[in-house]
Amino acid sequence: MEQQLHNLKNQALAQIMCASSKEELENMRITYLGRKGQINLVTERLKNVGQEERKVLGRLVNDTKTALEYALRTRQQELHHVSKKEWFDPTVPGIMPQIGHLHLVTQAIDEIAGIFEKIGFVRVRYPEVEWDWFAFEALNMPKDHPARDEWETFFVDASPSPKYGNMVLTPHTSSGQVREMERVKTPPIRMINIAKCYRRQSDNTHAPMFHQFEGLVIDEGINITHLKGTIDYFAKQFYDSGRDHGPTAVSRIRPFHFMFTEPSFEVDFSCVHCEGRGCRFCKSGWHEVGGAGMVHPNVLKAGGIDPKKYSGFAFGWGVERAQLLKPGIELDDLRTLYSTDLRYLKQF
Ligand code: FA5
Repeated sequence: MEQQLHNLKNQALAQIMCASSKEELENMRITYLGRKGQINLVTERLKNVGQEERKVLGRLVNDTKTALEYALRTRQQELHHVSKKEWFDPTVPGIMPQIGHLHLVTQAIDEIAGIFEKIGFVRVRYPEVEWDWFAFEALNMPKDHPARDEWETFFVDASPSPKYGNMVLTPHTSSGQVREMERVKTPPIRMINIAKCYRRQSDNTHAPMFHQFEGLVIDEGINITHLKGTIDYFAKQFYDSGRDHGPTAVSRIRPFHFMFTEPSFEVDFSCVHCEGRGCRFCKSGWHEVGGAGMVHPNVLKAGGIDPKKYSGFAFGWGVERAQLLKPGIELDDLRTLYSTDLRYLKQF
């Protein structure tokens, strides 16, 4: 009888493992474990055997029951899983995952940094949340001076520093000038500071958050020709390199006024779309990209540098404005660069 039970168990397990449907499994459960099933028939016959043998056989019957129940459960789960598996056709063409790329402004920043690093400028970064002192006062703009109005500054609601005044969102990268003088202490200085700036401005050519790149060169004997040479070098590198045809960008400087440079200029680049004839992007044939000038002696003094020994030039230009003048990047509204509608940016 013991042997019979072993054979019954092996046969049942083999059938359960091969069952190919839930119905087949249910039939097997009835056949072996049902009220009138094989296991119960054996249990009935246990009444006719001696007490010792009944003990051994009883244990064997229970083990067999447990093994069959476990096998039925396992096979049921397997069949459930198989029926849920989705049909997969490996010959169907795949869907390409979307591939991102650097933002147009990040591409411009990388290019600008590379252009200036080639001629010995060192890229630096200074705080985005700045003190009034570095943004204005050290730049020869005393408290309450009307020139500050042009920077339409965001003030941070924080307690002012007794030494440096109010906290502001930096309105221009010129705030890095005196910080750089304090860092280097003894010229030569060749800084390129590319950073986010903030102003209360918003129209086709102004965004509340934008980027500027600020150059600062201080050494003995620095004069305007060095400034003009650097502007021309940038124009050639940024607008002409990599193009074997089309108009060449030229630069011009116009007299202007900034409190922190003397003399001061505004810097324009000729429009590469219309070769300076005037079009819907430039109107006049020229685009203003930013300001420049010879560093004011008061600014050198604020940075601890002797204006009798050293002189320098500085410039600060808009990254977005400079980038939008490139051929193929026609854009009527600069704010599109920061819109959540990515259709424009996806082209680059
Ligand atoms: C300045 O910010 C001076 N710090 C530049 C400077 C540096 C002069 C060193 C002399 C020496 P301005 O406010 O003109 O200047 O801004 C310079 C350029 O930043 C602008 O010509 C423009 O290209 C860009 N810019 C200014 N405001 C915005 C804005 N809201 N959105 C986009 N670009 C802007």
